[in-house]
Amino acid sequence: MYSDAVIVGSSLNKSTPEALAAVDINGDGAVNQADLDLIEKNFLAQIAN
Ligand SMILES: [Ca+2]
Repeated sequence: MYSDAVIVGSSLNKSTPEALAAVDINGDGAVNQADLDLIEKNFLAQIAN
């Protein structure tokens, strides 16, 4: 998940097909803080278990 956060960071505010396929977690067609928040929640949930 660390790598996902890095990817979303480098893809932030991009809307290329590659960026969307990789890190548009909520599928709204944009890579932004909302996607980063979801990745962080997933990461925290994983390390909590
Ligand atoms: Ca999104």
